[in-house]
Amino acid sequence: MSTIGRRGIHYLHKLNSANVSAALLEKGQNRVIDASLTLIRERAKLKGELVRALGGAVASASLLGVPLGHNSSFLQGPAFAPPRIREAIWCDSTNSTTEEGKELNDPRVLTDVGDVPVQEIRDCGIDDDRLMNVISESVKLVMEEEPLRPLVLGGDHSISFPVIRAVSEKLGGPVDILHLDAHPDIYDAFEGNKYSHASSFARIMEGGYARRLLQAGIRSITAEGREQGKRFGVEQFEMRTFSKDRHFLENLKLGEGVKGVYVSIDVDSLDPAFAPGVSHIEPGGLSFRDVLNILHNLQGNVVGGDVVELNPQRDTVDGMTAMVAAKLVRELAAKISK
Ligand SMILES: [Mn+2]
Repeated sequence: MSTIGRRGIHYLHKLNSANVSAALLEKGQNRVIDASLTLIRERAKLKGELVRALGGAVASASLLGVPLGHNSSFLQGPAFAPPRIREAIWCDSTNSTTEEGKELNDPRVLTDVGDVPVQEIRDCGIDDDRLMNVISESVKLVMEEEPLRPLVLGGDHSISFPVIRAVSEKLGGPVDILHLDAHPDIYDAFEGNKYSHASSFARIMEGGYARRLLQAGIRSITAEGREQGKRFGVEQFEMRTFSKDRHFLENLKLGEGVKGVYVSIDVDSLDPAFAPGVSHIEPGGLSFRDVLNILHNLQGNVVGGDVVELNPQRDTVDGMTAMVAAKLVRELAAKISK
């Protein structure tokens, strides 16, 4: 594990052994959590008031950054992705209109409530059980403010578990999930970590937060990945049969009879030729247009989504993959807002 967010935790371990009372630490940690949630709550409230004052929006995408990288099994770089994606969303090299004509400068299409302060929270010695709860609470605070819907910027893929848990709990039932990824992320506990970015969809299925989990782009899957897929009834579409599955995947209808559709996009679902700035380079993936065709043609009420696993430390010097991730966010925002 790299030193990101670790130094402070080591410091606190030392404090523990120096007989600082657990109650003192916990009280302080709870204040930090409250302060973190307060900033998200107040920003969401302001953005919600703004959208409602403008009127006419049934649903509006709201960015929530979750700069978390420590549940990656390989590299930690996704912790640095949210500011790079935001920068690319508003990059002057392109305009602010989505392909089907939505205007991103209109708050009724897209707002931003900022980041969950993941490193600051971990620096106070707060463990992943509580951190995951903070992420879920933050998502719920966005959803409190009708018509805002969470569009989450990762972060590694471990964040999809607390985000989807929150969406399902807040809406009061399971959703259908469209999950684009080179990997099924459904190991029981990868390398012993139940919160691993390779295990998030096992947690989601165990929790009953999804009715259908439809995975596409898959091309790095082990026997356990297939067994777990069967166990949870996952519809796994592998790249090796994509030419056969293309018509189905480009004409999806999801979310009927449940609370809606959640879209989780791992940037490594794309072929590395389109998106080299990821931790796990896996050749043989989707083209950018394949992903947009799947997304644009998807029929269903999209209640939330995430774009995860951009690793800026592996991106080209001109930030090409950040632009790719940003366009996925832009088009997903257009899909959510109405
Ligand atoms: Mn992946």
